[in-house]
Amino acid sequence: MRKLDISVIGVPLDYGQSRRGVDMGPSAIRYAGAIKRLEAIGHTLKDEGDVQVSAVEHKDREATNLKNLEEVVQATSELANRVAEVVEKGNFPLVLGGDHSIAIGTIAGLSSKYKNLGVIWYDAHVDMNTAETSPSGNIHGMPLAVLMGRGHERLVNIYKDGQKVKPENIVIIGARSVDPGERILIKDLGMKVFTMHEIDRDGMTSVMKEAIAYLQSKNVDGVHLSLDLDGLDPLYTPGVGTPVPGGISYRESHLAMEMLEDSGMITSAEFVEVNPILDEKNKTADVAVGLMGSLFGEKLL
Ligand code: NNH
Ligand code: MN
Ligand code: MN
Ligand code: MN
Repeated sequence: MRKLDISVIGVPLDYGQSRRGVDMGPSAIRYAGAIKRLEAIGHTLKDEGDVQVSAVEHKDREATNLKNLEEVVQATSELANRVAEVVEKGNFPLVLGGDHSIAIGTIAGLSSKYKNLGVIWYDAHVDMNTAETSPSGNIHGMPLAVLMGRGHERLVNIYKDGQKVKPENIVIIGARSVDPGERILIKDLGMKVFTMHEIDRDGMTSVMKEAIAYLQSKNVDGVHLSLDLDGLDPLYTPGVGTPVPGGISYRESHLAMEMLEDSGMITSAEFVEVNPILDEKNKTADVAVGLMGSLFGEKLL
């Protein structure tokens, strides 16, 4: 098993969506014991603290159909710099959300080191809207489009100009809620998506084997895991802003993390959308920390 120097960065951002409380996600995940859990496996942990998020909402937003654009740009820009520093010193970035718009900053920062990054997007949604296609105006529904170079220029040009990930280097797992504009983009770009249909039909073992082999075939120089807790069924992770029934199970998710650990390919990760206000006794943060255990090599025997 790899022994890693893991740098934890919290991003208490809830401006990428419309339900308050997901800004408390990093606290909830730390409270659920993330640091100690990963240290017990044998890794070295450094808690880098939280990225500064504006406490004041600007009022100039509705016209663009991008809610709180200013606040999201500010927080993700700072996050990108922090992630770039972490990878430049050779550490493994573990980012705690916050809503999923933070992926714009995480992956922008990773682009300082990885020139052919692979991304696993574990989510009920595909997060490929633009201001033009978004039904909500929530930026957390847009990060994957932004990272492929599509969307508002202020988001697309965070950290450095333009595309940060190639569409063919992305694998989406767990999708079961796709908006019309997203469906068109997926087809146009020929993206690799394992929906719940494929997981039900072929099983998680086969899906993960295929996902791992697919990314290896792209000769990626690193793989980022972006895990939205709403990818799991809300039975297991009720503390999320946009739960969608019929999701990935607890066991399937642990298996997926264990297979990623066995592959040795993951070079950074983020766990997002934990909302303690909507949760039941910190259940969702507990699940997140358990999944981290599996991802980072916790073994029963
Ligand atoms: N697709 C919807 C939107 O763009 C919902 C996105 N919600 C998420 N994404 N939680 O992961 O508003
Ligand atoms: Mn808030
Ligand atoms: Mn998401
Ligand atoms: Mn989601």
